Amino acid sequence: MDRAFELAELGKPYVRSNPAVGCVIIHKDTIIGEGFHREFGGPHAEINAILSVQSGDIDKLNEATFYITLEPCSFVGKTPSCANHLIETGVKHVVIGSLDPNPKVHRRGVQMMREQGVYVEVLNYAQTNANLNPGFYSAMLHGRPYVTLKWAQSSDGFIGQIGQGSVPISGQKSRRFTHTWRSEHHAILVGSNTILEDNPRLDVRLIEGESPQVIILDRRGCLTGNEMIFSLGREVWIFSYEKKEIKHHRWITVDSDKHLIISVFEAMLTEEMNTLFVEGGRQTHQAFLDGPMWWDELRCFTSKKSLGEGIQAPMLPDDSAPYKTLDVGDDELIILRSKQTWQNFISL
Ligand code: AOF
Ligand code: ZN
Repeated sequence: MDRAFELAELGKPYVRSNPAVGCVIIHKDTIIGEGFHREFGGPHAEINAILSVQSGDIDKLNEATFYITLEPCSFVGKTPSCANHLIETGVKHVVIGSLDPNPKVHRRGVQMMREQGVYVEVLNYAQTNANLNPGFYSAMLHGRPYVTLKWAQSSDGFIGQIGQGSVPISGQKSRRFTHTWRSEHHAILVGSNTILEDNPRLDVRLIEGESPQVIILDRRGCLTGNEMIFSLGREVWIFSYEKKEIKHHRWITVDSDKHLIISVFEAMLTEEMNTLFVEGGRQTHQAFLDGPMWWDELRCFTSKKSLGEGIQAPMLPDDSAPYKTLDVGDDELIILRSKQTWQNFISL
């Protein structure tokens, strides 16, 4: 199963809203096939694994054991049902990492195979699967993207100085971390104050990787289109209560009775995006923290520098539990996770 998860990882950057899934086929202690879900809309892990089996080994498939990181799908989506395909191939023994949180599949994949006499074992890899596919779990179980808030604070708890735009708080190593995280998310979101004060690029440049979709919350329509973010050749989405247009960018005017964040969630899921990285500023972070379960993870750098005064970092919510702590050069990185979110993810 560890090998199957290693394979799943390889597909991670390309599967968009689908889960990354891996599959290993073993016959008498020998691996005869391996595969993973390589791209959104493409064949699933099990199918790729079967395709990798050499012609001389095909007749061994009905005596082989399939190790699959996630429950095989039970419905015809963009691709045919894997559970069906395994049954038709004559597979007799399947070991799966954990059940699929997709309500269309959950337990049905297992049931379909058991009804046809396949011996199915379900292991306890829900945590591993959720760590690998937080966006997929969040979309399936909470109906919204997985939301990670990130900020850097001084040793005395300030994230910036009032009216001074961007002040460097965290060190170079922390910035590289941030760029890696940006590349691992489908979208990055900031408030319009951050655009007006810091004039950021919000791209990935310190490491190799793809830049996420930029989303800006601009309640009152303060952006002009002359800010740097609009000149980088990437389409920006702006969510506002005001009507406006910025050429070559997507201006989304939201009804006054709807929260901008809800509209962001809806637009992202429609575009098959399910991971959102929120880089601030203060009001924007607070809006997510104040919402009804609108955040899942906090990543907070604390530097050794003190600022003495300024804009205070958000209070850590009661629901947060420490997940990881790391020394990153001169800064300390603390990652916290919402207890509620992760309880929901792993108690399937
Ligand atoms: C599997 N193996 O490798 C993956 C699965 O639209 P489709 O046909 O690509 O189906 C997507 C759904 O299939 C997705 O929501 C999830 O429930 C499951 N993903 N299942 O058997 C795979 N990636
Ligand atoms: Zn499938």
